[in-house]
Amino acid sequence: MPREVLTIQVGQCGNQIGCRFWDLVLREHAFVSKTAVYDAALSSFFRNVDTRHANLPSLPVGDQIRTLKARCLLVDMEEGVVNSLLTGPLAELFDARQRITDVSGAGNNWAHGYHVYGPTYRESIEEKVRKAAEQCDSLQCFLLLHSLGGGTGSGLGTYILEALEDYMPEVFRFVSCVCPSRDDDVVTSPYNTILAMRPLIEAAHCVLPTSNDALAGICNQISARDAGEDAAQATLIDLPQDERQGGRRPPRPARTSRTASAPPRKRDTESVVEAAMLREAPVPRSAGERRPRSAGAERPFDRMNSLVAHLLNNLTSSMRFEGSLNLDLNEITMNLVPFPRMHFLLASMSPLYFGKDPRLVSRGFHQMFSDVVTQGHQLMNVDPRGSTYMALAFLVRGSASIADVNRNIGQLRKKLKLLPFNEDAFKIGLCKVAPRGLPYSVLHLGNTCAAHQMFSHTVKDFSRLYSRKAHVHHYTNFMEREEFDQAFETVNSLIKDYIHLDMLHETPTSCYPEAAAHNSASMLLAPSSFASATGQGPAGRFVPRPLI
Ligand SMILES: Nc1nc2c(ncn2[C@@H]2O[C@H](COP(=O)(O)OP(=O)(O)O)[C@@H](O)[C@H]2O)c(=O)[nH]1
Ligand SMILES: [Mg+2]
Repeated sequence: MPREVLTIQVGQCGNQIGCRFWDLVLREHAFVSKTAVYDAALSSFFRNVDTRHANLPSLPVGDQIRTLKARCLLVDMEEGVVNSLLTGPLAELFDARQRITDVSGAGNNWAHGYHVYGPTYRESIEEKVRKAAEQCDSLQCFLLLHSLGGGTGSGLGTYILEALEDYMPEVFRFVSCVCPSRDDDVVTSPYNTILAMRPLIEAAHCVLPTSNDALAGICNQISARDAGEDAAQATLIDLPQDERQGGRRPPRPARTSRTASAPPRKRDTESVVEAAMLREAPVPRSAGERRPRSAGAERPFDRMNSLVAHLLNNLTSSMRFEGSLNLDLNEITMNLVPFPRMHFLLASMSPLYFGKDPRLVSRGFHQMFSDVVTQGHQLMNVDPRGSTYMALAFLVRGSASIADVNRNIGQLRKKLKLLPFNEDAFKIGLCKVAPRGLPYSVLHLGNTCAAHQMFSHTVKDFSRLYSRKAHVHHYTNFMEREEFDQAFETVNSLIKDYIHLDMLHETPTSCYPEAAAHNSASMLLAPSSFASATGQGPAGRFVPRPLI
């Protein structure tokens, strides 16, 4: 019996990703389930309600589907995105009473989101969470969707995470967050990210970070591949010109000289992220097949969000469909997170595609296993080669057998460095239903010590601004300046923990519950050794240096 997940989407990015996710999940379910019955699988993410009554009573599993309502809260301190969800093609899916919006926004300021909007809306958020929880048989976990670079998702999102820890400590808190790209247009994004990291480290059970750099890189890779295919398919497409392009400007000509796997060349004037956001979506490949538009016209970030939606869809598929080895979000957390603060998982997927109807991406089952341990398929720019893995999961969709999966894992494990006391740390999920249009897919989640690379460049960007106290006054309007130092120290000590575990295979003392309270990890290394610990020191080598 699947248990329910309550999704809380916060800020522009969180709501836009949520919108893509719900659209994908609904389409997939409609494709797989040919009956109009509200089944247990649907109940994990949706309520079935009777709209003839104003209070929308829930109908039990086994009834005919009347109206599905997503189990989610829509939170944003600007109204635009939430309004567009509530009036757009998916409007019926959302319960407008489960929205929390304001008008003026958090101005890309974590402190405004956390310290102003947090306390202002706490009661209302708790009330809506309570209501949503009461509508569940057995609430399994909260799933928070947000970005770290802005103000609302970052500040209010992490405030909500901590409030959930106080309010319902027994319910797991799973987070999917988007990290800013290095050339993000929000100048304060390094501050917002580091300030948001502290609650993410302390109050989340498991975090799946994705970065806009990595998402953009993948989008550009897919575009290059599809452009090649389009050129080959052009003569097969028999739709009027403007119908084919959804009435938009024509796609750029295919670069025929490029190979399918080669990344597109970056133009001087265009960042990788801009390129990924601005390029047209691919033209449908066959006659009669139109670009799906149910979630509205394509907007910036849509294709990047589509990748995150695929990630979330694959992550939760075994909660929604049958399979011989089901793996829910709590089991992932339980199996992949041996130490509480080291809960940032590196995700990679194969095959990679946009949209709801995949082009037939010709990846063999074995190729997919090789793909997911390569950087081109990772949703975060981190190089895990040579780093120690604490645990790994492979969530396979399609009719693969456990023997097939084990054979592939057997090959992979020879190349991976594992913790000596945890060498069997492989978790497998097998979901019978493959993504629509594909025979198989593989989602890999790795808890690797290389995770500290996720934060290293943000730490550098943070230090560059903070050393000159640039923009700090915007924050001290709402918080004490010490909060910067505390957040920095928390992130810094986590980085050291990862490096320590990687090098010594010893559990850092901050990972023992009693020591965590004293944050003694920072005592493992002299403060000045941080630069060398991150590989940036003159020696370029990590040398643990006890203080006493
Ligand atoms: N991948 C992705 N990134 C987004 C999206 N919207 C905004 N961002 C990024 O998120 C950060 C700004 O956060 P945003 O969600 O707009 O701010 P908020 O509304 O205050 O939470 C910047 O790094 C943006 O590049 C989105 O829909 N998808
Ligand atoms: Mg906003």
